[in-house]
This record gives sequence, structure tokens and C-alpha cells, in this order.
Amino acid sequence: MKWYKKLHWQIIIGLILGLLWGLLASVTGLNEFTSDYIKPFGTIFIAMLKLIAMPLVLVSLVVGVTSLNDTTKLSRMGFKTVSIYAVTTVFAITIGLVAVNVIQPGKTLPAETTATLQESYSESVDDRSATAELVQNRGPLDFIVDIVPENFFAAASNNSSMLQVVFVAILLGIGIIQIGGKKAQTLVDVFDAFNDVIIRIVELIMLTAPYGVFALMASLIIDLAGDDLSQAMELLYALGWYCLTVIIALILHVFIVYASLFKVMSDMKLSTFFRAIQPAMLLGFSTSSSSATLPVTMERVEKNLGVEDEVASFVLPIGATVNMDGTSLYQAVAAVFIAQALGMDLTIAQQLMIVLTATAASIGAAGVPGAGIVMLVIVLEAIQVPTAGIALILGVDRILDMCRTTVNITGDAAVSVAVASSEGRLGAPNLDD
Ligand code: DAS
Repeated sequence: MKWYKKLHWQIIIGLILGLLWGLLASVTGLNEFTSDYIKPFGTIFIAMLKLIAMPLVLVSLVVGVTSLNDTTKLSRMGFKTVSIYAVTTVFAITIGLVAVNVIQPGKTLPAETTATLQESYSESVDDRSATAELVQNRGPLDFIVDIVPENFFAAASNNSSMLQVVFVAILLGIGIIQIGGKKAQTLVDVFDAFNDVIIRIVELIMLTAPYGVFALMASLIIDLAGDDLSQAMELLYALGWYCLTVIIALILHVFIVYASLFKVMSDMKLSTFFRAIQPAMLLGFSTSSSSATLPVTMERVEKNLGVEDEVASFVLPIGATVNMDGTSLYQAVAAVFIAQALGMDLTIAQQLMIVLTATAASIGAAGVPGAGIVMLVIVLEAIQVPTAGIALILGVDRILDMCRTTVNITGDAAVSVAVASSEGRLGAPNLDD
């Protein structure tokens, strides 16, 4: 994961240089040059994220579902693990939605700045209003009808049917579990290998992130700056509130949900819990990767929290694959922030759709850096918010990836304590090393 540390700083440098270029270009009249020769690289970066989202969802979900193999599906511990993961994820998304609707970071932008942003994403906003027309003539359950594709390859052909791909992936996973035996194992191996390939492609795409972020920030600043720079400053101010909203919501989630989980299912003290897994939290923060952190999470949970090996080696790998409370919370906040910044008021139905899609996106997100922003495409497509709006938040995504990954692994560790305790397989913690 060394390559990623370096990339962190390269992305932050790309962000700063993009801001500086945008400011410089808007005062020296290089707007047109920037739009013609720099902005396309930002568009390409967003397109690559959208390109990889679909195969990532399909493959990682099939791998995730088949990892809940037959014995797990039937066993008490498996059912308990998956149910608690689902509950904490839904709580995470709800806390994220409450925070972003109360703080309303996207609404700190003045109307003219919102109008400028709408203009720079106008083609997509128009599409959305066109879709809105369609929405008017639909029945109350049509949003469920939409999830079931008539033709998989048509579903895979455009991102707006991400939920259909989720549906197909879950069906495929269940089908593979049902047939069992050698054939099923061959298929699981194929999907597993494909998953590795897709994750490697995500890593390669993320290597271009510094250039993508530079181009996106530069073109964003000249779009906003226009004659004066105040709009650019207003966006930075709104981004500050956005980051604060995510971080406040993540902290609330940890101290409300995991503390309650321990109250209900074990007598673990939060202070003991944090002292025991602090090295894993720090590694998650610095690598932005649940998968890279997994070995340390396993060691700390088994040796320092007292969770029996068999429980930890069952609950944690599943958690690192399908349980990402931090990511799902972040996607709820990000989706509503982008909608707010584009002057779009989301209906309750759209916000409920966020709960559904952010849960699926967090299950499908791989435990690698940047996976959450790639999966945000699903959530935005599902609520008809322009995916190009990702450009607004890309620049600060690194910092938030570090925070949400920390919560992801904290959640996995917390659930392993709860499951172990409920199975009578939680020993005394050992905080000596
Ligand atoms: N970085 C991912 C992880 O490893 C989470 C994310 O990108 O949202 O958990």
C-alpha cells in the first residue's frame, strides 16, 4: 500500500495546483485555454470512474454474496453477523441523511453560485428534469419495478440501471451458492479473479487522480470565478461545511451506534475498545484501505479485544468486503450535498432511494482507496442527480476517505465483539501490548 501514501500527497498537490491555476487563469484570461485543453482531462477522469463502477458493483457483489456461502447462510453466527452489519449500515446512512439535511452544507452557496454550478452541469440537470417528467406518470411501486431488468446486457449498458445490476449480481450470487460443488467453486474463482482485476483497474484509475483533480478543480474555479473570485471562495466555504458534516456524522455514528451495540450485546467499554483497536484505526486512516488494514484489525480484535479466532476470522473478512458504515454514511451526505449545491430539493422517496442504493454501494465498494467515490455514481444515478457533480467533492475526497475507512474498520471490529459476546466466545481484553 506504499504507492497509496505517495498518491495521497500527489492528489492534495493536484488539488492545490488546480485551485491556483483556476485563480490564475481567471485573472489572466486563460479561461478558454483551460476549458479547451485542461477541463477534458477532468471529464475523462470522471468518465473512467463511471466506467469502472458497473463492473465493480457486479463482480464485488457476486463475490460478497458468495462469501456468505451455504454454511454461513444457514448458521446462526452468519445470520447474526449479516443482520447486525445491515442494521449498522442503515443507521449510518440515516445519521448521514439527518446531518446533511440539518446542516445543509450545499445551501451555504448563494443563489447565483448555485445557478453557475447548474449551468456547468446543465446537460445533466436537463436530463434530470426530463426524467422528472417521466417520474410524474408513474405508479407508487414503479421504483421497485425498475430494479428488475428485462435484459441484463441492456442493464449493464448504462449506469442509470445500477440497481438492476445490483439485483442481477445478488441473483447470480444466490444461484452460485444454490448449485454448490465444483462448478460453483470454479465460478466463484472466476469472479474472485475478475474482482482482483477490477480492483487493480480502480488502483490504476486512482493513479491518474492527481491529474484529474487538478483539471476538475481548475475548470471548476474558472466556471465559478467568471469575473470575480468570490464564487470560487463560496464553493470552498461550502466544501468546508461538507467535510465538517461528514466528520460530525461519522463521529456521531461511532459514539451512538457502536456504544449502543455494546450496551445491548456485550459489556465492552468504548474506551477499552478504542485502546485495543487504535493501531488498526490509525492504519485504516493512513492507508484508506480496509483490505490493507484487515490483518492488523484481525490481530488487534483477537489478541487485544479477546474475540475468539474462529469468530474474528469469520466476521472481519466479510466485514472488510460488505460492511462499510463510513462509506455508506459518506455517500448519503455526498449525494444530498451535490443535490443541494445544484439547487435540487430531493423528495422523501429520493432520500429513501439513497438508503437503498448507499447500502448496495457500500456492499459493492471494495476495501481499497477511493472505492467510495466510484460507487457514489450508483447513488447519484438512482436519484437523477448529475454524476458530473462529483467534480465538486473530488478535491476533498482523500481526506474523507481516510475518515470513512477508519469508521469502516471500527464497525467491523465492533460487530465482531458483539457477535463473539452473544456466542459466549469473547475473552478478557488484553491492553498490555
Ligand atoms: N477506502 C475504502 C475502504 O477501504 C472506503 C471508501 O473508499 O469509501 O474502506
